[in-house]
Amino acid sequence: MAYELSEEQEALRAQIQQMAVEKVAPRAAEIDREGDFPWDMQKLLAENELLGLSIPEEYGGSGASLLSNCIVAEELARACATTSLIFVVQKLAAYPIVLAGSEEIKQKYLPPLARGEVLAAFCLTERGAGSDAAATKTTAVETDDGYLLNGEKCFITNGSIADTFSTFTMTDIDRGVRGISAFVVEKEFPGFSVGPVEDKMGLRGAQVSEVKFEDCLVPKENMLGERGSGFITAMKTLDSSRPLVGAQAVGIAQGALDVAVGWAREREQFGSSIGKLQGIQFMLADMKTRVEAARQLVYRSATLCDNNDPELSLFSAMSKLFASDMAMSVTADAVQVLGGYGYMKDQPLERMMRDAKVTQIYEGTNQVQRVVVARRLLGKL
Ligand code: COS
Repeated sequence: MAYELSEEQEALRAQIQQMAVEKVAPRAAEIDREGDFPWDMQKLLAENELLGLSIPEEYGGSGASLLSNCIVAEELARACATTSLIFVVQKLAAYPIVLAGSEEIKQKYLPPLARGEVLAAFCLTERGAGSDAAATKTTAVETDDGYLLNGEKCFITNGSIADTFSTFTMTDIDRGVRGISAFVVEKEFPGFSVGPVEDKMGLRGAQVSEVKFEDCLVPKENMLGERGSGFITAMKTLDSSRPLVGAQAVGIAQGALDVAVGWAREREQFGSSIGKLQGIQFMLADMKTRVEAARQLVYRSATLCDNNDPELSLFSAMSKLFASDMAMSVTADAVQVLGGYGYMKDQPLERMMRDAKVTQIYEGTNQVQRVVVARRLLGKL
């Protein structure tokens, strides 16, 4: 399926680029160093109506295409991956509500998320259910007053600062993946609590923590979709979010390439700029080619999503896989172009390299993406 960026999308890119250069990039090193959540960046995204970009207009958002969302994620990540993640997670965590929530639930929870007044979190992963998402142990038991949730989710981005939690639980263990049901949970619900914030390699400003449910009472109407439809909702949500992780990876790699090109022009060795050396030229040429190839795959997968194409799962997995592996190697090459300077914390490249790493891991490791691709290729054996 072909795509072309519209004039509106080019204008959106220019707008985000300018905002990223003027307001986001100057904060990136500090956010990484301090490791606190950058509320100023959250406010900036909310003021520019970006936190509701993916939410349908009838619930207060802009209803923009996934392709437009990818452009925003990419341009933010080019300057600061943590800021890009604020944008990406709002879409990820709101999507189960968009996809499966009743009209009342959508009207209740989506408008404040679209306005960026509150943040959301996506609670799927557990200590014993990472790649094997169907192995979820958090239970939801039906009572007269609602569902009682018990269990723990881990590595939850925004866990300690979100208000709205899209949560996946086991309601019917004997039904396997068809026994998983999704709920929207509020932080104020009794029995809900969060653990300490994790100390991470990268994306240092993102607040990642455990989320706990101890006899947490959730109203019946907060179930998202039919009982037992939670796993499919989670998979569909990830299908439509993995292109955004790919876009984030493209942005991080583009940011690293920008720095490496600037350095190759300015840095002098052996009597002239190192950009005149073929060894450096070939590295930069390969980096540029791989960034562009990943960008095309990401935009294509976003277009498939926007058109409800049945190939979405396959392309979504391939785009996230290819773009994140590319970002890891391009950021490492960019460090190499700067040599010893690239290894120092006063240059942004070591941060970009650390930030790139998680794009190979979150929203499904790249090994899981390969499983998805291989299953599509081979069918049932
Ligand atoms: N869209 C719709 N339905 C899907 C689907 C998708 N993308 N993927 C799977 N399903 C359906 C299957 O069709 C199957 O339905 P039937 O029972 O009717 O045949 C059901 O869901 C179970 O699928 P499958 O057998 O493939 O499930 P597995 O337990 O083998 O898990 C993987 C598949 C590994 C792909 C899945 O667990 C996964 O994506 N894991 C990674 C989780 C992840 O990304 N975690 C990060 C959390 S967010 S940071």
